[in-house]
Amino acid sequence: MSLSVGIVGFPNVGKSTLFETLTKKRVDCSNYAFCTIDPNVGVVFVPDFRVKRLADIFSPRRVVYSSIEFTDIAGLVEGASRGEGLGNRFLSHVRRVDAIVYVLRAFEDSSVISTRDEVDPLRESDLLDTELALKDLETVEKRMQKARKENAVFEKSVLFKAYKALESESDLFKQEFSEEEKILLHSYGLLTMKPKIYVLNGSASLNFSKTPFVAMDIVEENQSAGLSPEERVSLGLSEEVKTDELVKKCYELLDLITFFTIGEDEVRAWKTERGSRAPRAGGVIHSDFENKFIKAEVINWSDLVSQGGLVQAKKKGLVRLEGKDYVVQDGDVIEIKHG
Ligand SMILES: Nc1nc2c(ncn2[C@@H]2O[C@H](COP(=O)(O)OP(=O)(O)OP(=O)(O)O)[C@@H](O)[C@H]2O)c(=O)[nH]1
Ligand SMILES: [Mg+2]
Repeated sequence: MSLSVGIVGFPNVGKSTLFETLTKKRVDCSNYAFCTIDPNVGVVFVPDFRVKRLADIFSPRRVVYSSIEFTDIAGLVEGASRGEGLGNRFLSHVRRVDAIVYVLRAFEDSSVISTRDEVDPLRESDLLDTELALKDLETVEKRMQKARKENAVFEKSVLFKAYKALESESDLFKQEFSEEEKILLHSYGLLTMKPKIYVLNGSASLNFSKTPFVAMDIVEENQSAGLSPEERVSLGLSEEVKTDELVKKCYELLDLITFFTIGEDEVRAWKTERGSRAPRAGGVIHSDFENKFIKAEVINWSDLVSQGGLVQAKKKGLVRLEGKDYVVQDGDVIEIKHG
């Protein structure tokens, strides 16, 4: 299961610098608009202190963290939905991601070229919303024509609802849709259906009313990569690395939970959608574990750590046997029994 977050924003606002800081990959972050054209893709491990606590008990040969993918996308400008700038190319890249990070300029630095007249992250965010909504309107109109021809009744009614919402300049994400309607709308790859998080790039303390967001100085975070929490604090930075905070919030945004598998060979964190039942979680590990699922042995990670091992935990009766209807909880340590 690969889930990806797209980094979106105006040109030269720090998207590639953020991507570089997240993925530790080197990418071109030159000071000019449209420096990035083809998207950069990288895997980012999700920080999780529980993994280390479990690894301390099992001393495994390998420790694997859960991960999500980030895509650094070309900058967009007003009119992108009509093809301005790198318009359509940019938007087709947004179509492929599961969630969106808006990078908004919140720093004053005249040496860094800007395509906007003023520093106003809220306005920037609204303009980005408008471009995505306009593109969605176009998609919905095309789909409506097709649905009319085919006289697809359900599809027509859902599309009409989406059209009305987009016309009044509202994100589809904020609209009430049934599960069935959502599945249909997602199948069109609509941009405003995707959950969003905002990064305010800079130290300017500005009024920002949208949530969730993370405020950080991306260049500062880039330059302080690898420093210990103590070193960060001594430099006046937050104790927690800001990009770690962002990754964790993206994980929540995607509605993912973490479960663990343990052993001498490997301690590993896995992701699955919130609400997954045990066989589905098994399938994340191996497709056979889903098809041939029999039962799962489950214990909460902190119970396991406080007992100091599986044998002790079993003696205390803390390891439960769960069937195929069990809904996996964040922090579960699981062993799948399969046929
Ligand atoms: N002063 C300052 N400069 C920044 C900050 N963030 C990014 N920059 C500078 O802005 C320039 C562009 O950064 P990039 O990360 O390439 O921006 P981008 O959004 O990927 O740009 P495009 O790919 O052209 O859309 C670089 O010179 C960065 O050093 C910041 O927080 N403060
Ligand atoms: Mg770039």
